[in-house]
Amino acid sequence: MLTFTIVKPDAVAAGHAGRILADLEGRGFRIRAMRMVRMTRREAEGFYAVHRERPFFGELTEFMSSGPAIVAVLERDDAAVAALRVAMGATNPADAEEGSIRARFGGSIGQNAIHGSDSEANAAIEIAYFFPAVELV
Ligand code: FUP
Repeated sequence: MLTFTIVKPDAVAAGHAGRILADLEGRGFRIRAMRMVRMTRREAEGFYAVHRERPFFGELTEFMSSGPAIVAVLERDDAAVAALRVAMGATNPADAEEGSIRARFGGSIGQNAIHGSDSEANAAIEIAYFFPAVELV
């Protein structure tokens, strides 16, 4: 079972990418595909299109296009989507469970270190946004 993650620009800039990916591997995820990307504003707007009516859309897409991020496809034997959500913790790092990635590395609700797909359907859409199917064979 696959899911999709982004190590966000705040975490990459702070030098936390390696520890975040190691944390995920320690939780049973295998990295199936991975790339560093500097998203354009337009690419970030496309990725977060579901949020375009939300008040934080401008800030979110500005931040996601502010520097390099790491996009990756993760595989896990079971419950990949749910297990990544647990590993990430709550959206606001202040509310995130102790030991979760956002509790450890997130700075604010807007700059919270990691993205993870919230459903299998969205995982498939998000993987396809960044990775051609041939890279996942
Ligand atoms: P999550 O699935 O936990 O990443 O959270 P959401 O899909 O609700 O939000 C996506 C991103 O929008 C968050 F990671 C950060 C940003 N956001 C804000 O900046 N402010 C908010 O109040 C909510 C989300």
